[in-house]
Amino acid sequence: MKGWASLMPRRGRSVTRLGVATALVLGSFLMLPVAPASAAASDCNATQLCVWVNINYNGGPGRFTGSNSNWNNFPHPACPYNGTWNNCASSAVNDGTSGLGVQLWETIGYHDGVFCLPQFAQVADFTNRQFNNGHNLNDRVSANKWTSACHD
Ligand SMILES: [Ca+2]
Repeated sequence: MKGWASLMPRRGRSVTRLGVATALVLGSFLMLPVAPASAAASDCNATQLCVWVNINYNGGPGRFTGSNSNWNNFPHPACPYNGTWNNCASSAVNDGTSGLGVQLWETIGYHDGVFCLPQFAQVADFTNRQFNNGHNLNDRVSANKWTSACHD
């Protein structure tokens, strides 16, 4: 009986642990469409500009290989603004191989603010960065242009 009694508190704790573990498993399933387990800056491949819906390279990536004046042309259902990459990106990696940097533009058609992302540069959190007009970069990028004018 003494041995049984000493097991009781331990059993109680393990039930609590099981509850936490179950909650964690359920949580990860619920988050799956938004934050794939593989999300990382290293998901970007050579020649690409990659962007993610969320900070810290979560949700995506969207992959851009040329200059694109209108990100409304690139659907991504997880993007809340209108289901395209327009006004959605919150982190980025320039994995281009041409040696060029890439400009991130605030407005379709390469207008208003611009932000320079040099070759191999990566920005984990757009909320800490601004376009050259002072507007916050987060959820505002609408176009990208590769250029030798953008470098360290
Ligand atoms: Ca975002």
